[in-house]
Amino acid sequence: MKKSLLISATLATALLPFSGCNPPGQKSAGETKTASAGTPAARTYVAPGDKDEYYLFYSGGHSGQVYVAGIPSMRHISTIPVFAPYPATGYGFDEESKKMLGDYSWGDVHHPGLSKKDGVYDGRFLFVNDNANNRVARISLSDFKTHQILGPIPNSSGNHGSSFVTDNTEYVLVASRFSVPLPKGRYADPKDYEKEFNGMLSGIKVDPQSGEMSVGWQILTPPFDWDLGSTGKGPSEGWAFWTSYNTEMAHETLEATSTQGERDYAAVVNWRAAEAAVKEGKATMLDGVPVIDPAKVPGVLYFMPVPKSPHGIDTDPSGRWIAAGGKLQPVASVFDFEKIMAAIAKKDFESEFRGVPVIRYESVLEGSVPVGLGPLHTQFDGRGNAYTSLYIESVVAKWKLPPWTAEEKADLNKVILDKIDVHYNIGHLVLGGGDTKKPYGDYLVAMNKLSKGRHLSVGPSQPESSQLIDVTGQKMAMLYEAFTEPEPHFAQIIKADTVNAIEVYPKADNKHPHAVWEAKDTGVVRNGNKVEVKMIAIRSRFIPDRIDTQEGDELTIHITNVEQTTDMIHGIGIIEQNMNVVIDPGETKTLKVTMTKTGVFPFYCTNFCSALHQEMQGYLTVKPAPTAETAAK
Ligand code: CUK
Ligand code: CUA
Repeated sequence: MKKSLLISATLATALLPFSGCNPPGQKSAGETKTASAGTPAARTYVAPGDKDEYYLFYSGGHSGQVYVAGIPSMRHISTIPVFAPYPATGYGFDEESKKMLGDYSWGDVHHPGLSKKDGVYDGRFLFVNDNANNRVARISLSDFKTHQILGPIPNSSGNHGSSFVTDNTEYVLVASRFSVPLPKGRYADPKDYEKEFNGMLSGIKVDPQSGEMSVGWQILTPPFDWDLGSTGKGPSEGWAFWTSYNTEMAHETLEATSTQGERDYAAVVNWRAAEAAVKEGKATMLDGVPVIDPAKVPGVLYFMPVPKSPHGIDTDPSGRWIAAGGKLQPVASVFDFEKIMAAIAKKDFESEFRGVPVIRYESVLEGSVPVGLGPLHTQFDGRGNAYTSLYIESVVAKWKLPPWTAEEKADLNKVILDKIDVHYNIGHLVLGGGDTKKPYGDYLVAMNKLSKGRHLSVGPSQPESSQLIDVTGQKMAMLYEAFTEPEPHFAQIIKADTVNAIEVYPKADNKHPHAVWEAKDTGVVRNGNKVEVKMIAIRSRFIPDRIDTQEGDELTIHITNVEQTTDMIHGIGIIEQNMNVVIDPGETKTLKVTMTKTGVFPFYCTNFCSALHQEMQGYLTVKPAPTAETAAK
């Protein structure tokens, strides 16, 4: 790889918010309200009682959660807790969700990925990554709840480059952002980074029926910091792509050292070949996972040069064009998958790195589209257009995908069709179905990193802004601006009628071993110092509503909400016991508390469920443990 010290300090500085060519001061506050005033409001208006056309699932970054909004209203509808406790739904308090969270109370969600069938969303699951603690979670779109958290994934550190779902949800593909000495737990000095550290690409297998995830296989890589990826589709189905921003293999002052190369690499992965290689016994077990060494198993991994500290790499709906955003170069590099296949077939390689062939850049590059400053991510409308987020410019650029005319090829400025200002410093953007074979092609949401001054002041910690843009016309039109908690990255948009959410848990489906449905089956059973309660919650009482324990007892409550009526939710909050569980209609949850304090602890329903909700309460009593003296009496 060529190294150049000429990496412009100005470009690097320009990556800092607001130092680019479009300082926010130059955009008057009213600018986006011009053109068709009134029209955008009508287009996003969803009258009271009416419903939105699409769901927007956006990642909550280091809040660890996923937020659900409607499009076009952009109204926040619900929060799905994933990697952090969320008292509003009692998540992280009951035994089942506590077990899923394990030892962690936070995560960093960047990229939600919807499950697919034949390359389009099937409305079953939403997978999300945890960049912080190397996990992947599965949310069911039947009840909008987290059902599985897998991880920490062995041999992989910093699960950023996920969750990329293959065309028939065979896998959720995952890449390590950070390289570490392997197996995990081994010490090596970061000074020996190149020799001792490794990255990893992983295939998380998804059970076709249950959606249950397991680690399928892994591919060992040099210590490149893998960034973002996408899965192939159509002709490129069976392949996946990830960018690296540190093929320089810098381990300190990355801002300067990892940006030296004119080009970094993208990983071009044949995941079907990886799957086959593991079946053929060509992998070595490491920490319980079959790991493929690509130097020993040719055909699984290739490197493809990509200019210049790339970030996003996105495959278009046809599966032929792959667009990469080079943060430090004002172009989107477009690669032709057909040419990639031809280069691999002809062994048209420019070099190799640690036994992995490096595809000849000139043979596979279709063109460098001069989109503007700080290109990050690209989405598609299914009509041959691409939309690239420009972080430095605070702009979304619309451009035409190949095939290009000779005239366009001679001057790729001609394929830039439109630009629209966003506020400010856009990260990801999402188009409905934009990563599928069939994008919806109407709405785009720009997820901006900064909202500086565009909302009522809430002090120094400001929300992020997301802006809804209409992309049905030649020109993009700004429709609406919403604010979110820090910090959304990617999102998914799905047609509301593709999702089939249940309204209650049917009694017949409740498999909890301690569920009870009638008062006569409830009760308190003591076994030594273990007190077990089977309880029901029904408008407007708990049965039983008195639980007697003794200091040191371990109290377990299995509580069933026996309602089968939509929206009839009960909760149980126990005063000064740090316990709060919410139970949906037809659901049973288990909670455990050890009685460390003596006294009387009222408990009450936390969800306003009826006119007599306030009366829905009871008492937990805790007597002092018998001392030698009291026991003798
Ligand atoms: S990253 Cu956040 S703006 Cu984690 Cu997908 Cu590009
Ligand atoms: Cu049950 Cu309030």
